Amino acid sequence: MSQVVGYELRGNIGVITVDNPPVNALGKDVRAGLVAALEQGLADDGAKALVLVGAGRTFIAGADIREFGKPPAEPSLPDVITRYDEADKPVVAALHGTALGGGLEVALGCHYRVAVPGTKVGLPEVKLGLLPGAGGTQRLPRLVGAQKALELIVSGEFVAAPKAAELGIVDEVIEAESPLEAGLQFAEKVTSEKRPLKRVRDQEEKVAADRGNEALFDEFRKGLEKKARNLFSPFKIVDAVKAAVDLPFDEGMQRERELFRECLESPQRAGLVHAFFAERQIGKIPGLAADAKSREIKHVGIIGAGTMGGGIAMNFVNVGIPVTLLEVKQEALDRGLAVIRRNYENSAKKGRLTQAQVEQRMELIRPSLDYGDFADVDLVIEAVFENMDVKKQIFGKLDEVCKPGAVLASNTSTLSIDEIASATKRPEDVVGMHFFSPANVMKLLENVRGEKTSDEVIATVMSVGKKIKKVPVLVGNCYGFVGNRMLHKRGAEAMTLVNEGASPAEADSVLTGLGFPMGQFAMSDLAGIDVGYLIRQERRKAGEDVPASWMDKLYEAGRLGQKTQAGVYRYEEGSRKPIPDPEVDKLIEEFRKEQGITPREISKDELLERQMYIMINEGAKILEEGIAIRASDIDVVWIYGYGFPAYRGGPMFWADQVGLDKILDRVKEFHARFGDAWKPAPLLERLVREGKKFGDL
Ligand code: 3H9
Repeated sequence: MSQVVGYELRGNIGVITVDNPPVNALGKDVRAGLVAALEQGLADDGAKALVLVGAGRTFIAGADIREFGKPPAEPSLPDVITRYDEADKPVVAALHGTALGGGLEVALGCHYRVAVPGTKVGLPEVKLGLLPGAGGTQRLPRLVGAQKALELIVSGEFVAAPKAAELGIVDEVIEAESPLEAGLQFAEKVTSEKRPLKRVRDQEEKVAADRGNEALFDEFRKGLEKKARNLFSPFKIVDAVKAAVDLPFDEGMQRERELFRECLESPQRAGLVHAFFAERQIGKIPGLAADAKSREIKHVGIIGAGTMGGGIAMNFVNVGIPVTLLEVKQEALDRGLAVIRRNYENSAKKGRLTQAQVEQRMELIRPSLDYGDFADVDLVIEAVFENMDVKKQIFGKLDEVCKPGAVLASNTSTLSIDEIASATKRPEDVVGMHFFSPANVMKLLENVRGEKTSDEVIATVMSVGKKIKKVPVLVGNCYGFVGNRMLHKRGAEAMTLVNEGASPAEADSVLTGLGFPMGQFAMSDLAGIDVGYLIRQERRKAGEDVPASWMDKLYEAGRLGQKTQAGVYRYEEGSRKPIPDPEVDKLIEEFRKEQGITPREISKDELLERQMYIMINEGAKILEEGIAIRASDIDVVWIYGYGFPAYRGGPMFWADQVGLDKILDRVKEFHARFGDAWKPAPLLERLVREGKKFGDL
């Protein structure tokens, strides 16, 4: 008997149990076990009906994602499901936890589906660059119609049990002690009432109603052109659902299979599967003491009610954790609170919150002008402007007022956590929590480990990050940490490319071509031209060799970016669309003349290589210095913090696909041409020498 799928008789019902922790994924042993257990149940004269159930925390979360890209192993999932579909005894799938992807497809191949409250179902294959390849695109439209099926499969949305029952995806939601109990109850009913076998494949009514409705599919495709232009699988999903409507079931299944294979072989599938596992790696921190327990965070203090502090506060109150928000002046506090309220009111207008919820959240924010109010907070996050002296003063104060064991965090994006910690007598409690703007929206959280930060504090900020629904990545302490350190390299290179002859729009277009939502210069306009200018000025003051730049002239001309409707680009009233501006071309030309630069044409390849490879080279240095734990952590930082297209897997995964040898050759060439900024990372050289990739580390 299979280790992962069991069979037993309960009264007159045969029970098939999938037991493959953690999520009962449908690996080859489970698939074989499902067939064997079904055969046993069908041959068992004592069993009048069969119940299929998952052991542990969930029904079945889908195909085993680790098998994609490997040679297929028999039996295939569609074949397994056909066996269930064709069974001559009623089979009831009893769902709990999640029934996702192949898991829901198995359930759709059973004759009945029941769920306990709290269950979620969905076909999230699209998030992995796939489409449901075991009948999901053929059976779901037969239950919910083509339009709803398209919406659900293209979004990959999870549907809660009551809604699933309303849509007809499950037959009944049953309040029972366990999913098994729910399944047994329903199976008893089916047998005692002698209900006929109800096969989804035979339910023609909904698809017949959509037959010939070309407009439905054309409209849906048009919507995708806007929302998912660069993606491969959403368009294939439309083809597959259309096949469900146009073709007899078996031919539709055939078509789904072909389309599934196309997706399986696409580079986007490889990138998205990498991103899926990369995200699940971030919580694994080598060397962290096994007994490092996360401290309980029941009350948070935040210093600074500006854009950043306010956004950070919202994350906590959104999950019900009260925040004391501290400012130095009443006006600043009032302004900050008004912005938070406006954000919530906007969500209410869009129907995402009720007015009562807005009030509840506002009540969780306690405004304060007095550090004394931090006496019993469990975590403080300082979010004031980037000035070391100010931050040190604040941390000195926190050291005096906060209770022992409080976690003291700074939201600095560039400054040294160790130096900040030195202002306290408890550096082991000091850590960085670097949020990305807008902090209530962006998912990335770089948690910065100082030299003395304790394991317990690290465990705490990683777990609290998850609790507030961020993607927390642990990074080491250095200028700019992981994300901004790489970004600044790219920014400087982009500026140089324009010095040499490219237009800002040309430099940006290669990045949007790669799938970034915006290029370097559109991003500078969003962040504010003053931000980069002030950083360059600070570095000049500190004696660093930061060459003059045409971007300094933008600042001097008062072109501060989107906020003044003019920066590198110009912006029309109320629009965020960057429009190239001849004024800026003139300013760049002047700058080149002043510097004695004769502009040259720069190829698209060079524009892309210089902006991307400089980041990859820096990423390699970051890895070698241990600032990032693993290459895939850098990928997660870029996907969630800077909009790197997840379907390319992140910059380091992308580099592996391009070929590290090719990248190193160019890095060396640029080093010879442009000097030290391009010094090859020793790790990159070593990997090429050893014929390895970042993914092999
Ligand atoms: C599919 O079904 C294709 C078919 O249509 C056609 C086939 C022909 N496989 O996320 P968590 C692991 S495509 C293997 O931290 P949570 C995960 O790596 C699939 N492993 O927990 C982690 O391992 P570790 C369609 C999987 O509670 C552990 O389980 N299905 C799979 O936050 C816990 O995961 C999906 O896309 C898997 N399918 O969330 C569902 N799923 O501990 C993908 C999880 O070693 N999964 N693992 O790091 C999810 O969305 C979430 O994992 C889930 C649980 C909601 C289930």
